[in-house]
Amino acid sequence: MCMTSRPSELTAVLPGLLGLDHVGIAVSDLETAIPFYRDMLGLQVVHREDNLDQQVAEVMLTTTGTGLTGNQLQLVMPLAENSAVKRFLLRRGSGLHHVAYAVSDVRSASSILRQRGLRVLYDAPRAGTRGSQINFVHPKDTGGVLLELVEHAAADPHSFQSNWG
Ligand code: V0V
Ligand code: CO
Repeated sequence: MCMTSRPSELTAVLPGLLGLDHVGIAVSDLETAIPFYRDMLGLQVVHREDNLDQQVAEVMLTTTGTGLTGNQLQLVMPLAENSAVKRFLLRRGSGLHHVAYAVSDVRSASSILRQRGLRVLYDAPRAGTRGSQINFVHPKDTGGVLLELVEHAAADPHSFQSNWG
């Protein structure tokens, strides 16, 4: 595999791909997980939100306190017994749950990946953190890691600046 592609070449393959956005970790208890990242690494909580559509309580941490996208860890804790994250924890225990990529247009990125034969989970994007719009690609089509696409809200003060260029 060529590891030296420039961002312009990457975006030509998936137009509007801006960079890595966050890594999602499934945890059974946020109040136990947060102190680990805070006290061992010095990460700071920059955002907290309950997402009732996704049935998760979610916390974003970064190294800087600025909440710059691309430098974020997202902890997700299930809010319901029948939620996707609860199933994940029961099956696999806490650990890496998803890797999120920022895109400029989640509808377009989803439709391109669907045309390439990947199982994009939602027909239309759903509500993500801080007013973003999100969609996912099934982990069985990506080599085992659930892939999230995220389009930030235009008004988001952390609105995305490419970290690949
Ligand atoms: C399930 N599998 C995974 C996985 N979840 N593998 C890697 N990473 C994951 N996260 C494996 C599981 O171990 C089984 O493999 C197989 O997939 C089962 O597939 P399935 O029957 O479709 O499994 P379900 O019912 O557990 O559903 C999996 C999917 C579900 C991916 C469809 O988790 C889903 O809808 N996820 C999208 C929503 C989501 O995850 N939301 C939480 C983040 P074996 O054991 O059979 O080999 S919310 C978020 O990130 C937000 C709000 C944000 O960033 O703004
Ligand atoms: Co996420």
